[in-house]
Amino acid sequence: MLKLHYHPLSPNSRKALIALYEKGLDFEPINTNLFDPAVREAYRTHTNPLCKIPFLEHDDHVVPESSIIIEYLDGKFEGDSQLVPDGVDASRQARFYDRLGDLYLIERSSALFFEGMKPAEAQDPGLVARTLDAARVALGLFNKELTGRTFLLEERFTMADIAPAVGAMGLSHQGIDLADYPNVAAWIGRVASRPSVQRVHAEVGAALAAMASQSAVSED
Ligand SMILES: N[C@@H](CCC(=O)N[C@@H](CS)C(=O)NCC(=O)O)C(=O)O
Repeated sequence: MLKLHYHPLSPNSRKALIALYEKGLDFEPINTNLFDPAVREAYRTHTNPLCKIPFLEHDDHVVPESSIIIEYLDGKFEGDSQLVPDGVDASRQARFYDRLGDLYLIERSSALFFEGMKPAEAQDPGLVARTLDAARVALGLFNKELTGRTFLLEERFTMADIAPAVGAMGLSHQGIDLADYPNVAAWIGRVASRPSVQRVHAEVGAALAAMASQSAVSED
């Protein structure tokens, strides 16, 4: 049995969810809100001492790290689609795009998100400007890579697309206009129409609505 510890508002969790949905695998979703101190303590003590999500459990195996989870799922289960292309070069390229997506898009989108959560007087405008600049450089690179391509590799959706798309979609909510990167915008349109991604977005919407209604109750 597969179990995924995750949260829809965690971009790295979204990577794992997209992989599970793309492959059509049954799993037990364990919604883990690490902002709740009691949940955090229980999770750290009983599940993952590093206290990070996503985290996959499969029979006797425990698999941390979103990229490794995607590779694990793809290696263990044939499922409905193959996410890591065959061959040393193609699989290396898929990992390369995954790394670029994690390090240069998702990390920057998360940094902007957490900066935006701070009270206005505690925010660092210099950090925001530097992070936006760096994100724009990375998006420019993806825009070039996507010239004449439907997806990043093999003209089909693979692991190569997952982290970059999660990162680019995150940045589009953090002050970046993807229309400035037409190849990226067109590719995101294709990615966003996939049932796996739509399902994840529905979960994000539900989590945001739940958060909003909780904060409305606590403000009453
Ligand atoms: N490199 C890890 C990053 C995992 C990560 O940082 N997850 C965030 C959520 S997106 C988290 O667990 N944050 C909780 C914390 O740091 O306390 C991966 O790709 O899975």
